[in-house]
Amino acid sequence: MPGKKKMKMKMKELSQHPAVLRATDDINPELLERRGYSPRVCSAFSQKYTVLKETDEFEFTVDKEAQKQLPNIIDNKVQKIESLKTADDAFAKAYGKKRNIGIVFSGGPAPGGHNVIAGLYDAAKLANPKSRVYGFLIGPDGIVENETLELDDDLVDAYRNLGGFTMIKTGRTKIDTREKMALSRQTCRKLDLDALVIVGGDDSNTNAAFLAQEMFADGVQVLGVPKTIDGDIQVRDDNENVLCAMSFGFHTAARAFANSISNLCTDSSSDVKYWHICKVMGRVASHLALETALQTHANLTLIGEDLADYLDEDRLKKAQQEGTVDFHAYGMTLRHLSRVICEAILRRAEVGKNYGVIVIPEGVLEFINEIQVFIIKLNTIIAEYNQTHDKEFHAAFPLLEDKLDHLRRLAQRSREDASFKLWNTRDDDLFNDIPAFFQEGLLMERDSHGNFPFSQVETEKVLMGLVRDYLDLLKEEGRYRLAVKQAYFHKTLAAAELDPDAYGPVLFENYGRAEFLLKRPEIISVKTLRQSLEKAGLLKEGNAVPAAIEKIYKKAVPSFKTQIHFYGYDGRGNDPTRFDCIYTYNLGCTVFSLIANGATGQMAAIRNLEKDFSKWQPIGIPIAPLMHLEERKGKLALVLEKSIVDVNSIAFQVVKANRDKWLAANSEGDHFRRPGPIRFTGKSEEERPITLELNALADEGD
Ligand code: FBP
Repeated sequence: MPGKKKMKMKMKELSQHPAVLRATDDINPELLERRGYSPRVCSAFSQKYTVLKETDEFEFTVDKEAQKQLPNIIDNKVQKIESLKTADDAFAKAYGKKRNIGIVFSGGPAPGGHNVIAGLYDAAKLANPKSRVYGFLIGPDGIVENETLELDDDLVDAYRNLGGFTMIKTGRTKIDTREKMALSRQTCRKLDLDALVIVGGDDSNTNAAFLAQEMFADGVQVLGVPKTIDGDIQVRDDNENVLCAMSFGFHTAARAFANSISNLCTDSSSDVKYWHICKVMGRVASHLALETALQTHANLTLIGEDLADYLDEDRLKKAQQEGTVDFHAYGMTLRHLSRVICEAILRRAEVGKNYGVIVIPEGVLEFINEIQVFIIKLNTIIAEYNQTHDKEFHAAFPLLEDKLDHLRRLAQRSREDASFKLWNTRDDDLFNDIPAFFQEGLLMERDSHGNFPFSQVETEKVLMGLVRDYLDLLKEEGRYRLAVKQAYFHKTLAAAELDPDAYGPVLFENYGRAEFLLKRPEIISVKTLRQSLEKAGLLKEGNAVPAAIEKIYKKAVPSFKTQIHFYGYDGRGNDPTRFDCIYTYNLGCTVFSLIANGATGQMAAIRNLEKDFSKWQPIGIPIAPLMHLEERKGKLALVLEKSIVDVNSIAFQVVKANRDKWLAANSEGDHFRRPGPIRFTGKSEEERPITLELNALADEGD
């Protein structure tokens, strides 16, 4: 064996060997290829200058509160960016003036962030090499505390086309107090900033709008760049015109999840013994799960928005007949959802498939009414406690027992004070019925934006616990059965010199009528098997059940084995797909163009992402008119609306139409699709998300 050979070289000599140097170097060919790649730029950036063309083509219903709180930017319009070859002196001077620009990442990492920086940096330096670009470190805290890093060529070049937000890091702090706002203004003044760019999700772009308002008088432009792997920043106007079809990072994360899940499809259909339960990120919306379904054709993919849309027709009919309203008929309960999963497992078992892959969106509980009610009530309880006490809720009640005691006291209060309705005895009883780990999950600390930390709740454990309980019950009732192929039954009995036509009807309810034989429900143990055989005169009392028959019986009783996976942080840290590389570099160029043309309170975006690159149109979207009031930390706050999956969209309808096919509860093979790994070069599937391509078909025939 080569490994057993004695080493002839000394360690010092070995460590200088080219093969060892290559193996221990941090730089590999893939990295060099990525760093050296220059993303194409939109035709709007093909000339020396760009100009903004304001348009009234798009309409927005403006919230009164937004009008009141954001007067300086509420009248902003959509701006189209166009190229300009030559400009008069005044324009050229203003465009190319020396600028100081700050950029910050906010929220979870999303592949492509470094290219936003690269696009902005390149455009800024091209317009004026003396301009300076500062990165604020570790998220918005960097602005509040004036922690910066001035970017230079070497630093930017080192991160081109690479994933993560490693260069300047990120954080989830919200600049939401007068003090933090004042400190941020101070930082901008100290750095003599002309513009501040906030790369973030819905909450961070909300923050960008407030900062734009706050710094308007100081002349500091504040621009947002929509990012989040969750894909829930999609902007449409009142007439459903799409302005931003998808935030950056979504494609890469979905492709990364899809590649891993597709590998599980391959593994599970090879050793045919596991159900793989894959939770995929997406705090609220199920966009990532939907794209994963399209990429992999996993056997069952839950889409939260679809579950919320569910109507229990039987309950509705009954209530109608009784002239009452049954609120439980709208949306799905956790128990009902577990039944949906069980049905899929059962249907596959009945054709001999005791394996498969299930995709569960991280935010699925958000769409289960009973859980959502708990989340909202607990959000309010935590927020109200924190408002009146110096100590934070979680510091005051460190243990689950302490928190439950607090809830018990609130329930007691509701009994003594009829006006207190936040937490009553019924809430308390229901809450005490759920497993402790889930109670703990629901009581977990919210982030600075008041978001519920879905990624830390073991949703899949809660659901699969219910599934397992129900499958056990069905097994007891003899209704969870694994089909045995007729040919296999015949072969096994023939080998044991037993007559299949004698035993078949006793063992199976559909013997002679189907290819997949289903055990009779009353046979649920070797004991009941023996009784059935004795009753049919095939076994004398006291004799052992023939080994071949026992073997067949055991084959017909499925054991439910699961493997649980969570896909989130891995996809978030993936190096970007070509789509995300190009998209984000152009977003960087877009944001510079907005800055150079004096915009503020706008969000950089690219229209027509779903179309051919030649049709991509860089634009500025006004943030303030997109804002509306929403419950946050138990209070109404002005925020940017999250886009959830539209159950009428083509992408969802295609998934729905293929559900049965992908479940493959029939004698055919599975229909798994192999998207393959993310490849930076070569011919691969990196053009754009499938969701976008499908949804774009809605415009066909217009
Ligand atoms: P952003 O909305 O900030 O982009 O983050 C999205 C996300 O990746 C969610 O999918 C996930 O629920 C959450 O971040 C996890 O947050 P954390 O980084 O705090 O664990």
